[in-house]
Amino acid sequence: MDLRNGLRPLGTTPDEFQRDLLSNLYYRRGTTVESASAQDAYETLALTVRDRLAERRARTAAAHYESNPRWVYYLSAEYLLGPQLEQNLLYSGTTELAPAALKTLGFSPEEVAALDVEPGLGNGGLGRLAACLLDSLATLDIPAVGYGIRYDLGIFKQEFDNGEQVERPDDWAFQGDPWEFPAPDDWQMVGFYGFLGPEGWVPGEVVHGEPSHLLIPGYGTETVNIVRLWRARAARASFDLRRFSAGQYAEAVEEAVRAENISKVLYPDDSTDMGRELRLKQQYFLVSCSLRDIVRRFRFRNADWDDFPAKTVIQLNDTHPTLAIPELMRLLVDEEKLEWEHAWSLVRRTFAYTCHTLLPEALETWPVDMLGRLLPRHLEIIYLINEALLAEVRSRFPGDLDRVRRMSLIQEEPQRRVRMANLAVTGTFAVNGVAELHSQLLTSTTFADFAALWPDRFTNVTNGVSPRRFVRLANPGLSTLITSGLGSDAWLRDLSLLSGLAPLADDPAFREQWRTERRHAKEALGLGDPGAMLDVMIKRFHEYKRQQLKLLHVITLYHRLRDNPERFGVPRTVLFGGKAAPAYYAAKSIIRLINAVAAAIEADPKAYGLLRVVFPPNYNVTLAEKIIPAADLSEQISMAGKEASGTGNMKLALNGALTIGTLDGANVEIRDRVGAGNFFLFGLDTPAAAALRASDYRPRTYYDSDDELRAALDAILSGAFGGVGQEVAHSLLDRDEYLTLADYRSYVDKQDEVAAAWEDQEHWTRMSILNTANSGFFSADRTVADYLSRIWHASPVRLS
Ligand code: F58
Repeated sequence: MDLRNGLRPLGTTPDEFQRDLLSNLYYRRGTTVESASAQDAYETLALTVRDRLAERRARTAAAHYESNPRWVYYLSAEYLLGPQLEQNLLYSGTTELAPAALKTLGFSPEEVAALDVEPGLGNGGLGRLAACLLDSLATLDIPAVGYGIRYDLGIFKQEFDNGEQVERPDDWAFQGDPWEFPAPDDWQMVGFYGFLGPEGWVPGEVVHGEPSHLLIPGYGTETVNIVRLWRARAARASFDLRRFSAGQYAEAVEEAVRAENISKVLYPDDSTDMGRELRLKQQYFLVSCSLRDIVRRFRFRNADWDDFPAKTVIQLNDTHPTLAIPELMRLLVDEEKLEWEHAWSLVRRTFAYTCHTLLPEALETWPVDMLGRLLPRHLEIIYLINEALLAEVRSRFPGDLDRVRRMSLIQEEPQRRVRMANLAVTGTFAVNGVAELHSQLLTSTTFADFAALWPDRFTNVTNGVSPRRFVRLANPGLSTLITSGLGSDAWLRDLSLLSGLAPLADDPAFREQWRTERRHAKEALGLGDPGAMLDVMIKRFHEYKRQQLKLLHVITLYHRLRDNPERFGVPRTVLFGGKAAPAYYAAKSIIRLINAVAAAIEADPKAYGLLRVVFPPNYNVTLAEKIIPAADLSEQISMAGKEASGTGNMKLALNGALTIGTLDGANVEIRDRVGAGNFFLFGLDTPAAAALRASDYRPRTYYDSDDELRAALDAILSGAFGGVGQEVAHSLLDRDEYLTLADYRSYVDKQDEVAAAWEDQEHWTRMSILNTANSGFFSADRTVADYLSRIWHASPVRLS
């Protein structure tokens, strides 16, 4: 079938590309070469590239329709997609064509790339994982759609004011987004509030969900999938002309504003009831629009509900989309008139759930009152699911009332709340953790009761990252070297091929080239002396991740150099990057203290050339892509048993950074693969940390018995860093929830080994190459392959 209906095909030569660019500038952007601005050039280039992907998208959609396959639907509150231009140039094979074409408009590629704003639709690891999985799904030709929310404002922009984090709105789409395709015809209606009448639920408020999508191309294949993002809009008649005419301008648009607030901002402040309710509304908005869209798509080619699970798998990215379970029950029972048991059997065979945490406080619960007011029918359905669950528990474990209480979907004390994770486990056929250790801990702790009831439901899928974005695009120099070392660039689609680099670790000439490329990456980052070790800790701020431990090490290094500058040893630049949740005061105190310590060291001439601390604000994907290639040392120092997986650890190891880390999350698997001799392990392991926590842990005993630790904490307490951060020191001395002081000595001693290893650059380079060579497992392509064989059981559909 000629999907272009006689339109000319888009060309692949430089001339054709340039002609299309000029045509887009003139006809779609409505301007001319003579008056084009940099923004015109950027948007026009984006359109020219997007057109090439759109062509592939049309063919993908037709092939998918034709084969009526099993679809993978990924539901996620966030997608941290990163900048789009360079990736889309690479994936559309136009990277080489763009510079010359832009030149005719009078702009350099760098100028234009700088205008490519990353969509701030995500927050941290969970959102970035979602983006990497979509990339790999397309690369593996799996029919898949990601569903999310098109927030107007993404995660905040971080600035520092006097060292303190301030949050500015991230209006990433203020100028519009040239990558976005609106699809207003596919709008959905979503109800909230109201009451349960004799005919069922009568919502009290109705909001429109309007979708748009972004193209998700596969690498080295023709497939282009989409991520479909919903935006909330008021119903058309919501504008109150009567009030407007009476001068009541705010009131006239009140309803519209209320509706649009649903997709206004990612993770609205949840310190008030209103904020919490808005988050719950967002969750239901995403779920309701997406499920109706999924059903609409199912119906294109299918008529029988019994085929639904065979054609559909819906992956819940953490608990945020868990309302999809009662929502599908509602659609099937109330709207499609299926029997409850029949509907439940379909639901239970359709959904799967990924858990991303080990922190008990991160397991979402919603007040029964709030949920019942916002979604009365869903609460009723949750109660019915709960009745069946508890009946099963009672019959399997007679008399075990405590177990019934623990497993109930409803927490009773101190307030009645719905436990979303329990609901997610109950309504799905597969539950996975995101690293081996994490999945083990889920079945032995968080979900132990459920694992006893349904052992086969639990599995592991270790996370992975996109080698295209985080090696090829982020680190072009090293990528070229890898390709020449391996004799082909096939590693970009099969990352296990990196193992072919291992023998080259023994080749002095290759090691020299490796060092040269890594040095170039450091120079490109531009943080001064590229000879200094670049020691990086880039991740969200959380006490369990222990940025405070790294900071105590920095203060210790500073004290050593002040006391004895000649014996200091290896020059280091310590780089921190990351945001703290706006209401997380302890994490914000740590940020402020880091900036204060950085300033004190910067102001001390003794430290010059030996120790620097830098903290570029607003760590995001764009910045990560610059920092990761330049990093020598990767800090993965969470308290064991707390980090579900980590993915920054994988990105850094793949780019040849060595890790200093605890046996936590995926560090365990990284160490197994790169070899214990190429990984700096320290600290308590999970059982030892848990035992110490359960005992009468007294952080002060470590303070009392370790001179360097005491000096570091005393410096903070005495106000040596501008009087800032005393509360950080107090919290460590009084509580130290994450065993920072207990791990301090082991960490600092291991850092001394790191410094000694750095002195032997040949050996360090060898270890660096072996880290890259042995990290091929951590490709998101492998992760998706594991999801496919363990959970999704979907097959590729290739374009002919
Ligand atoms: C992260 N979770 C895990 N949550 O912490 C990390 O270990 C893992 O590698 C990653 O998921 C991918 O599996 C995470 O990013 C969030 O951002 C939550 C979002 C909702 C609010 C609370 C944090």
